[in-house]
Amino acid sequence: MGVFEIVAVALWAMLPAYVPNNAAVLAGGGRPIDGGRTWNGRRVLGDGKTWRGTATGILAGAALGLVLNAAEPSVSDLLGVSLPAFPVGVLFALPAGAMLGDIAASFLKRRTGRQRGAAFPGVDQLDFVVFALLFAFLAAPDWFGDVFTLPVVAVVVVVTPLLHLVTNGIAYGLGLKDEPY
Ligand code: CTP
Ligand code: K
Ligand code: MG
Repeated sequence: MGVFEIVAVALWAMLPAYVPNNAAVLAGGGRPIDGGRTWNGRRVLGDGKTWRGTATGILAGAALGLVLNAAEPSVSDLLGVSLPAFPVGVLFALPAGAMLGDIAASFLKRRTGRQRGAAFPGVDQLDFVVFALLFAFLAAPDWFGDVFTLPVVAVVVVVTPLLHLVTNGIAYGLGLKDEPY
């Protein structure tokens, strides 16, 4: 694989894991997952992790995966690379992993005394990547070696934090998000 193909595959394969966080921002609100419960005097997760945001995020990621599957032959043709189609398991594993990673990060933030919305550099940018990759691995081990090769995973780990900062900066600029991270 050439560099262009590695980057194209990395971004394409991670798209169903990228949208859930943004969809959750748009859909958020309603009942928090932790139901307001605390642990050692601090919220378990906080008001920023809701059922509606989580469900919408997962569905948005899976729906995007379906659209990408339909578009795959044309986009592969257009770019002159061989992009993967998403098996059903991966279609759900990527967004579910992304949402769970974000939830796990909030759990960690609360345990370390960080209020809702506080920054946790590094964790904020990579939590969802790590869990999305882990879930994808559990759903389809074959994908590692076929799609998520070492160079592709390396590109994902380097490029995702940059993308995350840019998209969240835009969402903040548009007034959709309270903080630019
Ligand atoms: N959101 C949600 N459910 C999720 C994730 C996000 O409803 N599982 C919505 C919430 O409205 C949240 C917003 O998206 O406030 C932004 O998400 P995020 O930055 O992850 O949450 P924070 O409010 O910053 O809270 P935390 O400090 O726990 O990350
Ligand atoms: K977050
Ligand atoms: Mg936040």
